[in-house]
Amino acid sequence: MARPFTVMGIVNVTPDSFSDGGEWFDHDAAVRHGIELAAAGATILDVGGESTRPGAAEVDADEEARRVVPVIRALASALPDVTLSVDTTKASVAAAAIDVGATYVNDVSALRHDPRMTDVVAGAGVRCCLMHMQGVPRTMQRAPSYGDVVVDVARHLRERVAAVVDAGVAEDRIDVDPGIGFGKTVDHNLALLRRLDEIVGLGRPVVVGTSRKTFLGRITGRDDPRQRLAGTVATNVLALAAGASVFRVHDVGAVHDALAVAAHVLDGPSRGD
Ligand code: PMM
Repeated sequence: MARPFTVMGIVNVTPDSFSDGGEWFDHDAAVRHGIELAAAGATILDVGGESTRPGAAEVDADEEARRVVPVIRALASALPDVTLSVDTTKASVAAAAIDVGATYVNDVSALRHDPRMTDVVAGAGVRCCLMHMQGVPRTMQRAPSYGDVVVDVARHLRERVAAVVDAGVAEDRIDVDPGIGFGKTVDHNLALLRRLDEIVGLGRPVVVGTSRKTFLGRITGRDDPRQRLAGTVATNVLALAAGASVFRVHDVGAVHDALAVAAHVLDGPSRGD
């Protein structure tokens, strides 16, 4: 049987995200986009109201909630079978999103940014993603530095899982993410993808987010993020082979189909019978 995988479609309700900023800022457009991504194969939709691109400024919690809550409410009613995720580091935004149907909290700070976030996740019993990030988005790309990036990221994620479990979140509701592009050079990102099995070895489902990111542009010479689909597909297929299970992408249809074919090749009978 082909290995299972989950495509998480990105619905950014922001005026300034690095690759699709402004495109879906209008609520109705964001909801329509989410419905299209679900039709293309996404079974999680990740709705974000604050850009985390390098250099981005923080958004006020009320403004962030105003952006994401109506979109999540509308998607929950239109797509009852789809898991709705809120991409936020703020407890009040997560709580408001959960109130209208979100059942997944994707926190790029691994629940460290807001001291109340763990209580919100534990109290609601929702699933969460703990992502590794060195520094904060405004300054994280200035001088990323590690001993061994893969060892350091794995250690951080292991510690965060333990801390979040201690604070009352069920371990089987926790996913982990190496945080491609978050306080990392091109070589750091490549090492994490090359040795992703060490992150998979933590024993929690691994989320990867390479979609349209800058390191793909550096390698291919594609400055326009929309031209980075082939690089996105390559990295997601390799991550599937290494054992990752959730793939956070903009181009859902293409990545879904690439993963479906790769999953059949990876897990079919060796002799074809
Ligand atoms: N990347 C971005 C935002 N949120 N969440 C997780 N779990 N993993 C990621 O790699 C990740 C994320 C930045 O990309 P965007 O601006 O296109 O949303």
